[in-house]
Amino acid sequence: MINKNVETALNEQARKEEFSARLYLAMAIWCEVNGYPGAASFLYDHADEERMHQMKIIHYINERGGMAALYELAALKTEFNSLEDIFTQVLAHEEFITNSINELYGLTMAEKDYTTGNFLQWYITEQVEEESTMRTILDKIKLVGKDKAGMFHVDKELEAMAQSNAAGNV
Ligand code: OFO
Repeated sequence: MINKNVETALNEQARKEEFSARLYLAMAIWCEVNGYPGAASFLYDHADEERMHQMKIIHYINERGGMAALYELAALKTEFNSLEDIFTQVLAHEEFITNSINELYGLTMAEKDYTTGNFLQWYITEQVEEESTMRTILDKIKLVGKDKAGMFHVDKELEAMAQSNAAGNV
């Protein structure tokens, strides 16, 4: 039977993953209507990944004899200023999520719930990858600045990343 404190904290993490999915969906929509189809594909894909992160937690809680809960989501901002603004927010959000996963892992150790600690290892590794991917994208966007041709290429690269992700290469 899963430890109650850990169950509540996992449900809270599942809420954050659900929020991430919604946030990236809002960003994808903005990109799609503002001339960045590659960034839109990348972010639509990423929204799906976040939903998968949420689902993994839901199934884990239920399998351990707990019960997954759906908590209310915070209101979402749907206006963005630029692609740089979007990926600055994505990176900040991923750093927030990393911190949250680390706190959660700390709780499992304090509660001696080593099984959940083991389950969270996947998330810890995933966050390293997510932060690094988002940081690389943001660096490229900053590098091209206001250069339209450069931005076109960054968008193409994001499209390629989305396709490679869909093919299971990332
Ligand atoms: Fe779920 O990793 Fe991003 O937020």
